[in-house]
Amino acid sequence: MFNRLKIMTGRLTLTQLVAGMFAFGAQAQDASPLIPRPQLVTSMQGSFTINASTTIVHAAGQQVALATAEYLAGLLRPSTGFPLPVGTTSSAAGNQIRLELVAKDSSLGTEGYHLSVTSRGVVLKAARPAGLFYGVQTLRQLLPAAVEASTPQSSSWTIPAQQIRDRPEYGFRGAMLDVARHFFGVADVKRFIDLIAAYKMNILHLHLSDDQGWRIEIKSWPKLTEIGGSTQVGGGKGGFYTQEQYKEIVSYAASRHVTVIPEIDMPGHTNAAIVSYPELNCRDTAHALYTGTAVGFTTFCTSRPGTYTFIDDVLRELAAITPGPWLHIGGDESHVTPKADYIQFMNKVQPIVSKYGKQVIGWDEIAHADLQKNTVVQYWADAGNSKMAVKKGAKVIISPAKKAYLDMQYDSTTRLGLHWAGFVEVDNAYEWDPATLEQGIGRKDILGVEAPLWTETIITMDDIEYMVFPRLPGIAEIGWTVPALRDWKDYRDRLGKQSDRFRAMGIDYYPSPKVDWKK
Ligand code: TNX
Repeated sequence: MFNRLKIMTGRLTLTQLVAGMFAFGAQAQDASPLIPRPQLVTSMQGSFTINASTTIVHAAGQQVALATAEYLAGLLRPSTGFPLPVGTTSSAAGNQIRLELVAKDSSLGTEGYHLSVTSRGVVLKAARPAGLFYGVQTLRQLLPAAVEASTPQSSSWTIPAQQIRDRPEYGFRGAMLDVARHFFGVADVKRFIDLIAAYKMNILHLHLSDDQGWRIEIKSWPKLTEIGGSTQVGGGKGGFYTQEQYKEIVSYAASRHVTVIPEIDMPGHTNAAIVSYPELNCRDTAHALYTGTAVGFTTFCTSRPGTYTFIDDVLRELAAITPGPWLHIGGDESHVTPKADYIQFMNKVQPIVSKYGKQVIGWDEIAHADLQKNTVVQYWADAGNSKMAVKKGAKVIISPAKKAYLDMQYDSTTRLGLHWAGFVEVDNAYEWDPATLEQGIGRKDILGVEAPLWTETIITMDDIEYMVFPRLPGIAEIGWTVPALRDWKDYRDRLGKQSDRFRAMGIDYYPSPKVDWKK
C-alpha cells in the first residue's frame, strides 16, 4: 500500500487521494463496475432515473458540446424508447443530463471529465469535448446493460448517485486493424471504431498495405488498387477504400474522438505494390499476386530514384486525406533488404513524411536508421531495437506481441489466430505495465499503448470480435488507468460483469475460463 500511495501522490491532490482510498472500497460493491477503472469514484446516497421526460442539455452558447449531447441521445433513445430531446438551457433544472464545458480545469487535462449523478440529474463537465465524450462512455456503463440494445427494453434506467473524476494515464490509446491480409469494408471499420471508443481508446491504426493487398486508392498510381487490391489471404476478392470512403472512416472516427493512423508498410511487405508496378522491384520481375501468409520475402528497390518518386506520391496523397499528425511507414520484417539499404531507405523516406507535415511512426526495426527528431518507434517484438530508439531520443508506442497482440490465440484450443508469440489469455494480456515492461523504457519514453489485430486468420466481423473481446478492454484500461489502481482480481470481477453488456452490444466474445462471467 505504501508504494501505491507514493505513486498516487505524484498525480493526485491529497483530497483526491483520501477520497480515492474510500472509493477503492466503494467500487468493489458498485453495481456498475467500470472499464477502464476511473481515477476517483465517490459513491453517494440515492440515484437518478432517466424517464420519458428527461432532457439532455448543454450550456447555452456551447455549441461544441452539442455533438456529444446528440451522440448521447442517439445511444439512449433506441433502448429506452424515450424522446430525450436535446437543447440548451441556462438554468439548472431537474431531470436533465447536462453537458458543460468548463473554462479551464488543469486537473482534467484534454480528455478528463467530472461526472456528478444526484437524485436531481446528471451533470457532466470537461475542459474539452473529448472529456465530455469519455464522460458519456462512463455514463453508458453506469446504466443497465440493456441500454446497449437496439430496440426498446423494459428496464428501470437508474444510475446510482456518485461523483467520478477521471482522466487518462496515456494520451495515446490505440488498436490496429490489418485490412491488408483480409479486407474489411467501411461498415465493419465503423463498428470497430465504436467498440474501441466505448472503452475510451482514441487511436485507430489501419494497416493498409501488405504482400497480400493494397487497400487505399492512390490516384496517381491506379493499378495499386486495381491489381494490388484485387485479392487477399486465401484468394478471396479483397477490396480497397476509395479516398472518399477513407475520408468517411476518418470523419466517423473523429466523431468518436478517434484519430486514424494510416500505415503503408515498406520496404518489405510490398508484394501487392510490386505486382501492380514491377519497376518498384530491382529485378523488374512481375511477381504473382500472393494469397499465402509467409512474411519477409519482398522489398522495394531501395537504390532506384523512381521508388522514392512513387513513395512521395503515395505519402502526399495519403497525408492530404489524413488530418491526424502521423503516417506509419511500417519497416518490419524486411528480411530481403540488405541492412545498409534498409537504413538508407528509411533515412530517405522519413523526410518525405515530414515534407507533408506529418510525423513518422515505424515498427521497432526502424530504430536502426537515423531517426528524425520526432519519429516514433512502435515496440512489437525486439526490446533491443526499442531501447536503441529510446537512446536515440525517440518516443515509443508499446505493443508487445506477447501481451498486446490480439491475433495471438488464447490457448491451444482457439480456432482462430496464431501463436508465434505464445498463447495470450485474458490475464496475461492485462497483467503488465508499459512503463516497467522493459528496463530502459520508462514512463517518460512512452507515447502510449496499442493492441494490433493481424488478420491472416480473421475473415469476418465475428472473428474480429472474438479475438478482440475480451482482451481489448484490458489493454484500454492499461492505457487509461494509473498502474496504482490496476489489479487483475479487481479487473477480472469487473470484466465478468460486462458479459451482458457485450451480449447487448451483439459482441461475439471469447468466454475465457479465467473470468467468472455473470450471466
Ligand atoms: C508479425 S507485427 C508481423 C505481421 C504479422 C504478425 C502476425 C509486425 C510488425 N509484423 O506482418 O501479421 O506478425 O502476428
